[in-house]
Amino acid sequence: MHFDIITVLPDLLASPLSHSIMQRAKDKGLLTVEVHDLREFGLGKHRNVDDYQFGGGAGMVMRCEPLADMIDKLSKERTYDEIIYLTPDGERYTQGRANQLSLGENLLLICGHYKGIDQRLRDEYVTLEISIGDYVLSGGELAAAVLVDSIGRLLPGVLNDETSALTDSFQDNLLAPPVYTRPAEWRGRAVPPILLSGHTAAIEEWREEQAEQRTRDRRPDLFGEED
Ligand code: 6GU
Repeated sequence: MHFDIITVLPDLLASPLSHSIMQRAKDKGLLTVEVHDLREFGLGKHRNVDDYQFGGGAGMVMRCEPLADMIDKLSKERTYDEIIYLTPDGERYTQGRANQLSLGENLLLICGHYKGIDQRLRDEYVTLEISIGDYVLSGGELAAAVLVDSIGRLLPGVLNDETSALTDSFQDNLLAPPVYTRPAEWRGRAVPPILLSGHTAAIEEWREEQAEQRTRDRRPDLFGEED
């Protein structure tokens, strides 16, 4: 799978995408990520990418030409499954969306800044608008890193058995059950005896119950939801 990411802050994306799992995916050739500096197509001596908004109001807007030039260039090299704009007014991101996007070949991610990008770019190019939650980030870069990580780890061969994506919280709209490791007792706190019983079927049943209980207590909204 290949990601192209357009940003005015390429440095912000280097480090989050170089940690162990993402790096392993890249080393195995399962995942490629190219970060493109929008300023390459900035206008004039100062390589301008934004301007004041029509109608007045605080905050700059990313203008059409630099982004359009970059998207046009990249679109000649690849056919995108989706052109995604990261924005707080987009569709809320879910595991179901991550699963669906992980089936694609090429994704283009556009990181907004300031007040965002000119609406005409969204109308012209963008096929999917995503928000990663109900809070505001200063730009789309961290959200783009969230997408690359959450999609990248679903690609076949990226995770080993221990970190299998199938048992994650949210994979079946359930939170994960509690987990324990040695020692069996610590500061007077014992590990639930069932986990030491060696009774695989009973352990599996216990985990399911715990996952359901946790979901009911913490995220009742997840119950009965479909992907
Ligand atoms: Cl995708 N972008 C920004 N700037 N803020 C956000 C977001 C995205 N998702 C949640 N907050």
